[in-house]
Amino acid sequence: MAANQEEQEQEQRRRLLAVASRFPLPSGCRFSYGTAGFRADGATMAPAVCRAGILAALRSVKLAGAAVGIVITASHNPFGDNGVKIADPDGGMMAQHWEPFADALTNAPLTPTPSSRDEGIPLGSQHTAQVLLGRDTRPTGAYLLDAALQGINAIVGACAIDMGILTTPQLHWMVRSKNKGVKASESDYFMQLIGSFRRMLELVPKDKIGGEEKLIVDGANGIGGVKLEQIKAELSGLDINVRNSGKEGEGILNHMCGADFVQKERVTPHGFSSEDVGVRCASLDGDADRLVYFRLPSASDNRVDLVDGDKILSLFALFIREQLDIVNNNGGQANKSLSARLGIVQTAYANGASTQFLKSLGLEVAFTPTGVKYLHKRALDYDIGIYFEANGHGTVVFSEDLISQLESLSNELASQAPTGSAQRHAVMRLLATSQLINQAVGDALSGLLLVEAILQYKGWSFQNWCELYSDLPSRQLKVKVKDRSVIVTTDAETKVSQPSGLQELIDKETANYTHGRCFVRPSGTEDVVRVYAEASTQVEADSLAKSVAHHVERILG
Ligand code: 16G
Ligand code: MG
Repeated sequence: MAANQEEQEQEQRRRLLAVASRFPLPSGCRFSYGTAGFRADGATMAPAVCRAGILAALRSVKLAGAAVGIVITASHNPFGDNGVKIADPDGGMMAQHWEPFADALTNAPLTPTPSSRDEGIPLGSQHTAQVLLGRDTRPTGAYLLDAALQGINAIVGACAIDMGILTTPQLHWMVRSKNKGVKASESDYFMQLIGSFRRMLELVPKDKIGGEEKLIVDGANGIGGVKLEQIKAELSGLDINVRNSGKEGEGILNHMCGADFVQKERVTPHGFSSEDVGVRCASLDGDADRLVYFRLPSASDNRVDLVDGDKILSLFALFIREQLDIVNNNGGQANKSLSARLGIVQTAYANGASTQFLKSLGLEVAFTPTGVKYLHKRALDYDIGIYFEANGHGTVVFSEDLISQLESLSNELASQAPTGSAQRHAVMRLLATSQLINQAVGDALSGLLLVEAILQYKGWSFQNWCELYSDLPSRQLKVKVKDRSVIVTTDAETKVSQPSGLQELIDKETANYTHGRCFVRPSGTEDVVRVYAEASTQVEADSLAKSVAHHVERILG
């Protein structure tokens, strides 16, 4: 071994031992990477976040120095919690096959070096690594950022770049942009969002152009409201009023507000009143990667009409399908057409009425387990993949090949009809959509702007959107059990394979209800088993969920 390589290896060992002694693991505590990273009480997270810093730097080393991201957030969870997750160079979630390594490294008592060898990471030789960091507005954010920086700096050759206080999707977008060699700062992100939104509005048919659309946004007292305040003046065509904006005195992060609260409770968030009846409203979660819409139908109670992720997905699917049809039918003229495979990805939580609606449009609908990492990956199988969870996580991904087809078609059509044909406008709308909607991960801000642009394009009110289909009544319950890992699911979590006999009981109960559907799954974020039931009336959905929950309790106790 060359002398300087040996020296570097020694330096590497020294740094890892030093950082491990500064961040000892609390005894009896085990971190698990879970559905979307490590999460716990923020005050206890420094050892895990430091190790996530080491992990991110090693991931970058493994991927030949490509930029990797770290986001410090606990999303929609309470203000005192915090969490950390890693973004891969394409801006997506860290590859799943690294999760066992993440767990092993994070729970390693002294030094993580032995397992890095197993992963074939060339530590100690010449290598580089870069990690971009972002955090949300939580009070433990700054202290956990420091822990992450110390972890990254413990890897020889690693460079950490603090991108500041950001929404989760902004950081994912920056990582992706950096690795694509395009501009990756926050102002570049805003310019892309504002510019593509403007292009979408310029492509609204003249007879549909109305006045400024009024929209109230619940920012969950998180980072999404802060960012929206920064750009709203530049979003002409929209009159945005941000509530729960995160300003001093407005309320507590995610407390009685935000997308998770509105979607689960179906009541008005804090900060809204009877004066808002009838106005279109949107709600973000604490790190702005979830989006739902709602409206207060009356001043007499606080129930809301909810438009969840399924209906956002349906609006996007309808619009994209329509643009593809315009491009390909082109009023009967023989012209160059586009071969684009459009696919929809949902989870078992998608309301059955939404799936039915999408299938009635002739669309292909695929299902994956819960969690963005599964949906996003599946959506990449299509030229245009649209995915959403009912809770409001989702986006639209375009293949590189389709983007270049669209670009050349746009140029070709421009030379034929310089003023722009219906076909060219549709191509331009698809291109603007691919710019507006975050390609790395679901993004409430870009999703919101796409919704607004589509509603203006169609000349639709909130009511028109609601009426796309009627949700089937559903019920979700949680069951506390001794060990939730006893439940093993299959077929995208729609069936239980273990313990044996449970699925038969679920089937038997479900058969008693018209349009009955029910599944159970262990939560990836809480120590509970979740039960979901759907039926043609609320009473039936409640009763189906309850009887299945009883079976789970009895069997798993
Ligand atoms: C995480 C996931 C979310 C999923 C939820 C399920 C990401 C970024 N977040 O919040 O997609 O819906 O977990 O929670 O993937 P559960 O397993 O506790 O039901
Ligand atoms: Mg979130």
